[in-house]
Amino acid sequence: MAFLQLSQQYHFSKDVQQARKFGAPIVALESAVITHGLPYPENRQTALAMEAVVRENGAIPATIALLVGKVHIGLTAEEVESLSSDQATRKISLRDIGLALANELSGGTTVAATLFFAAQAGIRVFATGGIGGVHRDAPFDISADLSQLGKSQVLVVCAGAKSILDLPATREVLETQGIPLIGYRTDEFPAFYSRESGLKVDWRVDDPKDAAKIAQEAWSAGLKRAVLLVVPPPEASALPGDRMEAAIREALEDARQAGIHGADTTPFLLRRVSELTGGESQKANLALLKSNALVAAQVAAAMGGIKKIGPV
Ligand code: PSU
Ligand code: MN
Repeated sequence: MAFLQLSQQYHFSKDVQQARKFGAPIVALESAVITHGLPYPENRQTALAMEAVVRENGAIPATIALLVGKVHIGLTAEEVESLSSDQATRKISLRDIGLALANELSGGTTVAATLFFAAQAGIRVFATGGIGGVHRDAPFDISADLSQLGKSQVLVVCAGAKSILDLPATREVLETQGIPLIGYRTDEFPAFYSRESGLKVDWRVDDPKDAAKIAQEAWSAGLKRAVLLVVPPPEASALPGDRMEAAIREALEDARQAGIHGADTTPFLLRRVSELTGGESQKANLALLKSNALVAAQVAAAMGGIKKIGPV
């Protein structure tokens, strides 16, 4: 690991340490979806299933989280279990990193915080469900995910963003941040539960190698930004957009009445939408997380290891 000096605050799992040493492909996975995105025990099962899919497709999973004031890059099954079942964990976005480390807190890292840590560790591919974005009823509430995408040399595989957000506005902010939207076997920006949103992507690829090439060309030209590879949710469990819309409107009204603000907004809406749509939305959620992990592993394999690139 001579190529990269990270502080003592970082702790690598054995697998990730080995993969870094030998330049094997690594896929970063976030953990706010474990602590604040899904209920127990589905959160634990999903986190482990995503790791398994990454391994089956030739890469090493690095689930990133804060555990008692240390940045963990790669978790053991026991650590996944404790993060999944502990109700007291914090949602860690960028602004929370310093205070969580100083106070030895544990927490699930959002896309923004995971992107930051992945880039520090030289990990170039990251799979998640959906990114945060511009909120519908509060256009000034813009997830730190979007600005951090504008600062991290990481290819992020996701199913777009949930339509609890203002998707056209989210797409505009991504453009401002210089993030290309690449559709994986689709021409449309997916809306997480639904395969369509009415919004176009900037480019389409049908092969993971072509996605890897776009990112590598951008980075070797000197761009220090993310590339977003959007994968539609698997057909078998995807839900029609109009069915989701009714639940989303109700959830937004409930959030307004309950006076939910700031970092609590996204977890509140996710939980409410999932309650209002029953098991079906959850099924779609689990399926797309695994499918994104698979595509990410293929892209990471196509990109090769982390040998040549250090922290941003
Ligand atoms: N969108 C989802 N599921 C999630 C999240 C977003 O469909 O679990 C989580 C991610 O961790 C994302 C975070 O980074 O919520 C965004 O929170 P905020 O809007 O407070 O930035
Ligand atoms: Mn917010």
